[in-house]
This record gives sequence, structure tokens and C-alpha cells, in this order.
Amino acid sequence: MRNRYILFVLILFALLMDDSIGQKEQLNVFTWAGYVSDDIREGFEKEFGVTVLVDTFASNEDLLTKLMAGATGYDIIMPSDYMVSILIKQNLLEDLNRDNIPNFGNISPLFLGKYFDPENRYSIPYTFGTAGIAYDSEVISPAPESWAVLWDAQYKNRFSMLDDQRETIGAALKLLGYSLNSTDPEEIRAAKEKLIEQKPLVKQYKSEAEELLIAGDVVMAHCWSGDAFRAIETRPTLRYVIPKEGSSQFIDAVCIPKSAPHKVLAEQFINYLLRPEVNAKITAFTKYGTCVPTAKAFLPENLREHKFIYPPKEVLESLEWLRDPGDWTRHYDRAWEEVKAK
Ligand code: N2P
Repeated sequence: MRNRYILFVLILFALLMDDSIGQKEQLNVFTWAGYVSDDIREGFEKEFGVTVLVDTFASNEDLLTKLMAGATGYDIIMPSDYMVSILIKQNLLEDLNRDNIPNFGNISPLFLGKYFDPENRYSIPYTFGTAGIAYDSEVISPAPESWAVLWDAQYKNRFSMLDDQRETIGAALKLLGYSLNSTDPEEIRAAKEKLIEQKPLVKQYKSEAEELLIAGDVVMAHCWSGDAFRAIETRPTLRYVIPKEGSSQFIDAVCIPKSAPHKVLAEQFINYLLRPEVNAKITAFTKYGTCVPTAKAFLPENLREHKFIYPPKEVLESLEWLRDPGDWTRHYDRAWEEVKAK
């Protein structure tokens, strides 16, 4: 009798642990490091009675490779602008059902109808920012003005570059006075040679530069604005500059892959992100700009109009969007492979 009782308890326990019974629905988010905070995740979990799992990628090309390789299971992904165009072309994105996203109306028109998804059928904006150079003002003085500082041999092994083919080739293209979106094979070749020349000086190619800057592993990093901004909170001697030759600006989007197992839940998550008070948490955490104007009321003063988020007009004018280079992608792919293989 006692044995039967134990057996009964064991079976009951096994049933409760079984995935299919009493399991909460799980939303799988695939995004950039430092992009979805615990309070955003937990707020959604509590309210919707689900689990949110966050996995990260280091570049748009990493995301694309995973999706092309048939990764299923992701409900939410956060590609940047030009990658949204590529994913649309590859037929990898789901049409968003706006009926499930009533907060779409909270988005500023400034961030809608962009070239990569003119009707926002597949994407809503998450954040925006720039790429530039973070540097320790106590070590690097005077303040750098040009991308050339990343080729200065005195900083050998003391700086990192983004592990991101379009951004890093882009920095070299800009240094040489070319467009980030060059389709001239000579220009791309010259940028590649520049990066090969630079490689012995580079401590690390890393997209999560914030960690290196905070740890003091580098005194300078090619990085994105929000990551620099976050690092500066811990290390106040750090500064961020957009070199005079110009740089990239981006909008990172929220999309649902065609293969998403929980499409409606994903739309509910998008709708949740677009609530002003939740959207403010995105900026408070990531230090990138908000696309929801009413979110500003929930932001501390210093984040409402900060120059890292809203660069002055003359800097803005020097920025370019990365675009899908179409067939030229393979030239960028090959150049990057060669740099990394050296
Ligand atoms: C955040 C990375 C920003 C993404 N850590 C740049 N598109």
C-alpha cells in the first residue's frame, strides 16, 4: 500500500513536470546584448502568465545566418534597418497583425515608413542610435576627431573594433572618404586593405564593447552610442565621439520571424513594448533613443534630450544609413572573411 502511494506521488510529480501539462507558454526573444532588461521581461511574464527567454546575437549577419540555417523557435527578433530589407526579401518575416498592436499609434511618424519597410508591414522600431568611438579622456588626449585614431600605433592592443562586417568595413570606408554603402569594388578592396593593416593593432573584435570599456580592458572602442553611454555611467572619464568623416546611424526593429511558434503572443509583446511607460524603460536601460514620444514623460531629464541620443545637426548630417547592398553583399562578405582570416 505504502509503495503504491509512493508510486502515485511519483507519477503525479512526473506529470506536473511534464512539458505539455501545466507548462507556461514561452516567448523566445533573439536580440542584441543589453537590449531587453529584466524588468521589461518580468513585467510581461507577470502580466501575461508566460515565460520570456532572451538569447543574444552580436551582429545582423549572425542573426541572418541563424535564420537561414533554419533556426526555428524564435518569436521575436530585432534586426537593424538594412537587415529588415534582407529578411523581407528572403521571405523570413511574418506580416504583423495591427489588430493585436493597438499601441502602434504611439510611434512617432519620424520612425515609420522608412526605406527598409515602407508600410511597416513587418517591423516596428525599437531604438535608434549611431556608431562611433568611445575613449578614455584621461588616456587619449586631445580628443580624437577622426577614425584615424584607430590606426594609431601608440594604441596597439588597447582598443577594440565592432565584430560587425558592415560597421567595421564602414568605419574604414568612411576614413577613406567613401560611402558606407559603396558598391565600387576598388573602394571595398581599399577598405579591406585598411582593416588588414589595422589588424595587428586591434586587441579584439567585439560587439559588446561596453564590457571591455568598463573592465578597463581597452581605452578606446569602436562601438554603438548606447553601449558607450552605458559604459560612461560606470567610468565617467569615458567620452563618445562621432568622427568628422561621418558614421552610421541605425534603427533597430522588432519583427516576428515566419517560423515563430507564438505569433499572437509575440504581437502582444510588441504591443506591450509600445506602452509609453514600458518604452521608457527601454531607453532607460539601453541608452538608445525612444520612438514613442509619450515615453519621454517617464524618462529622467538627462535622457530626454541627451546629445548621445540626439546628436547636433552638423553631426546628424554626416551620418548615413546602412543599406542592403543587394548582390554586392558578397563583396562585403568576402572582404570581411579576408580580414578575419588574416
Ligand atoms: C546594443 C547593440 C546595439 C545594436 N548592445 C546596434 N544595431
